[in-house]
This record gives sequence, structure tokens and C-alpha cells, in this order.
Amino acid sequence: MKPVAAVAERMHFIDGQFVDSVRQFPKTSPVDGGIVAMVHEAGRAQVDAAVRAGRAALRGAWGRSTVTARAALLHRIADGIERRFDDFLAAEVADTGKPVALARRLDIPRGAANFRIFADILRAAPMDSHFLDTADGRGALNYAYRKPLGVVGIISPWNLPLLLLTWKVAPALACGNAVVVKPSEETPSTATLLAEVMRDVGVPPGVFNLVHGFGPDSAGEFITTHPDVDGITFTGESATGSAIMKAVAPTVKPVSFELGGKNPALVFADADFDGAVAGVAQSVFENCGQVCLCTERVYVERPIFDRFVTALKAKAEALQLGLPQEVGTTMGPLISRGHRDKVLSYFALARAEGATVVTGGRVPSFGDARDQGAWIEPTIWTGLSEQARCVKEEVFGPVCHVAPFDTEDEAIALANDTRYGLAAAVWTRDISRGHRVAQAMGCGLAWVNCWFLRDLRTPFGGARLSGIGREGGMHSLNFYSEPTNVCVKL
Ligand code: NAD
Ligand code: 6OD
Repeated sequence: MKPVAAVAERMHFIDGQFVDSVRQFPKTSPVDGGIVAMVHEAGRAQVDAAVRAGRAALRGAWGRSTVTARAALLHRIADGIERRFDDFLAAEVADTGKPVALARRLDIPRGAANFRIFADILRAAPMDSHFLDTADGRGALNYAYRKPLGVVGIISPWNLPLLLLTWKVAPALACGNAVVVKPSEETPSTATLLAEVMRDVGVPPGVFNLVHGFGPDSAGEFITTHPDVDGITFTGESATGSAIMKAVAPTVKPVSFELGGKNPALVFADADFDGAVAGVAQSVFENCGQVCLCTERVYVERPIFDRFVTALKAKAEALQLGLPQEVGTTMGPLISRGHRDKVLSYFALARAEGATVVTGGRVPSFGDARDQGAWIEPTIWTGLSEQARCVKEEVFGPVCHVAPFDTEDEAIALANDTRYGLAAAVWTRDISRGHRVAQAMGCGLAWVNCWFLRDLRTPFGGARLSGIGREGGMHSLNFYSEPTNVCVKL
């Protein structure tokens, strides 16, 4: 299929050059189904070339670069993103259909902030040193320093494309690695603009390589199975994480996995009611429910249950499903028709499993081009059994199930009755209970009276089906480098 005028072309970036492929695929808009970009699909040879370029960069000047130089480079990358803020904004919105206001507040600023924070963390990072007593009384000095992992494969999803890609690229480059990056096939655009920034601010050829394509039998698999890729960092579905784990096993690569969730919110009767309703509504519906941290299970203390469901319903019904650039738009479409089919299958399943549909549950009808897009109504269910698949499985759409609880112990048990373990939010005015319940959550991140409030120095990641390892701050540096010890006999 030939690109048409005004349709962007998304090429690979290998060894400092944009390169094309014979095979291309269309990226369609979730807003109206139109083609927004033609994307080149990397074959095995192009992934090989990207890995070779990374290896050559590590053998060259990049392999001898200083912390000071890398930190300065990361700040220049952040400057480059900020200079082209509007280009990044337009590209992210075109690929995802998310409201411009959301991408302006969240996605693009975080794309730049990820580079700044890891530049600063790198400069401040301490390393071990230990003095060892020896029999001759003179001792030995041990000190550890960081070596880069090598060529790191970075595979990222479509929901917060620039934010989640740079969350991994920034610490990887900070530690002196070379990277081969594969963004989601649904969101190729901001990664391509990032490659332009890398070129323009003087990132040496081979340090940042970008290949486009799909997962199985495509660029994703070619990266994970590549014998000369030294580590894989992946964000996406738990099932994909499992497939990648199998793929990397023969070459024994370290992995960092940020996977799915089925995150609970616990609302106690003493919570600031309006604050809790607003916070839970945001945590269910932000980005059309397509944030790994989104709440899909809401547990509400029985005395306020009916009032809470009524208030949450009002919030859902007040959401404005509009074009991304329209003032007042508060919810966009799902990422694709394919993903909408999945979410709709859960809507049908919920009915079959006995849910009461409090609001939503359908595809909206607009009578305009949006009817060709991937829109869906914000939806609330009640009345499901805790064993229902809709309460157990991640939907990744604008939907939650709300259930009552009677005691704190019961709320904790309900929240933790899941194979996932990513995030939880606790809403209460009792600060002791806030700490107690947050610490009892079987997940990697717990918020009290807030949601998705992020300090990038803190550990981020999940337990069980939600992932392996932690990124953020020093945790990222620990994944993207090999601490190496030197022992000097004095
Ligand atoms: P996905 O797993 O379908 O795809 C993610 C990436 O993996 C894409 O680039 C895809 O092309 C690639 N991929 C797919 N199969 C592959 C394979 N076999 N080998 C190599 N690469 C492969 O996920 P998605 O649909 O893009 O994203 C949504 C999912 O991501 C949700 O489950 C969500 O919870 C999760 N997520 C988790 C976090 C987190 O930090 N824990 C953050 C965002 C999204
Ligand atoms: O804020 C972050 O650093 C982060 N990793 C967010 C993940 C969101 C998931 O969709």
C-alpha cells in the first residue's frame, strides 16, 4: 500500500540514519479509522544491523563516555523534545486519539522529564566501597563501579507511547548502553520523532536504534531472540511477558517486565467523599481506561455504597467523548477496533456473568466520522461475583466493577484476591488506616488519597502477573548496568 499525501511515513533509525523497508503497514486513527501513517516493518536483517550498530557504538567513543558527558547529552535530548513539543503532541494525539489536553499535561512533558531526572540521578548515584581487613594489617580496598549492560532491547506498548518508551531509553543511555527500541505497531510516531531529536542533538550513531514492526515473527521477536542483545526491558501484557520470557531463555538475558494489572481502589466511609469520587473516576477513566495503573475493581464501605455508585455514575456520564483537539473533550477512543472487540467481549461476558450495568456498556453512535473509529462508552458494573472473569481479568478499557465491603480486613482480602499485583489506591481520612491498608496491599505501588502521583526516583513495578523487577531512580540504574567490583590489596 502506497502512502498518500499528508500520511506520515515512519521509518527505522539505524546507525544514525533513517532507513526504509520494502514491507510497510498502515497505522489507522482510532478517532475515525483514517490512515495516519505508513510504517516500515523491520525484518531480521534490519534488527541485526541495529544490534551491530549498537555493538560498534559500545566499542567506540560511546563506550568510553563519561558520566558528565552522558548527563549533559540527556539534558540536550530533553531540550530537543521540549523544542518540538507541538510536533510530539500532534503525533501522539494522531496515533492514540487521546485528548490533546491529556497528552499536553502528561505524555509529552514526561517524555522530556524522564531524560532530565535520569541525568540527575546518574550524577548523584552512589556506589559501594568497603575496606577489608587482611592478616598483614594493611587491608584491601573494594570499590564497585557500573558497567553498561551492553545492547539493550526496549519493547514498549501503545497506551502512553512516548512516556513509557523514554522511561526506559533515558536510564539505559544514562548508564552508557546502546539501545534497539521497538515501539508498539499502534504508536510508531513519537518514537520516530525521538530518533530525529537524537540525531539533531548529536547522539552518536548506533547508540539509539529504532525498528518498527510487530511482536511474533517480526521485529519484537527478532530482538528478544537475538544472541547479541544483552538485556530486554518490556512493558505490555502479561501474556506477552510470558512469551518473551520463553524467547530469551536460550540466551539467558536479564529482563525487566512491567505488565498488566487488575488494580483495586478501597473507599472507606470516612473518606473525603467528593475527593474519593473524583479520584476513583479519574483512575478508572483516564486515557479511556488504558493505563496499567487504572482501577478496574472498586470496593466501597457499605454505608456509603449506594451514594458512591450514584456519584461515580454521574462522573462517568459527564465525560465528554469528543475529538482530541476540542475544548472540553475528556475521553478519547480506545486504541483500535481490535482492542475495542476485546473490551466489548468483556461487556458481553459481564452481562452473561450477571452484572448490573449501572451505566454505559455500548458503542456510542455519533452520526459522523467517529462511527468508523474505536469509541466506547464509559461503563460501570455492580453485582458480579468476585470469581467472575470480569472481576479477575484485565480489560484495559474505561470500565470498573463496584462492590461493597463491611470491614477493613474484608476490604484487604478482596483487594488482594488477584493474580496481578501492580497498584492500589486507598481512600480514607484516617491516616493510620491509610498506612496500614496501603502496606497490606499485595502490589508494587499503593496510593493513599491520590492516584498516579509520581516521583520518578521511587520504585515502580509489580508482583506476580504484573511484572518482574523494579524501575525508577536507582532501581533503573541497577537494571541497566552491571555493578562490578575491584579489590585492591594495599
Ligand atoms: P502488548 O503486550 O500487546 O504489546 C507490547 C509490545 O510488545 C508491542 O510493542 C508489541 O509489538 C510487542 N510484542 C507483542 N508480542 C511480542 C512478542 N511475542 N515478542 C516481542 N514483542 C512482542 O501490550 P499492549 O497491548 O501494547 O499494551 C497494553 C498492555 O500493557 C496492558 O496489559 C497493560 O496493563 C500493559 N502495561 C503495563 C504497564 C506497566 O508499567 N506495568 C504500563 C503500560 C501498559
Ligand atoms: O509513570 C511511570 O513511570 C509509568 N511507568 C507509568 C506506567 C503507566 C502504565 O500504563
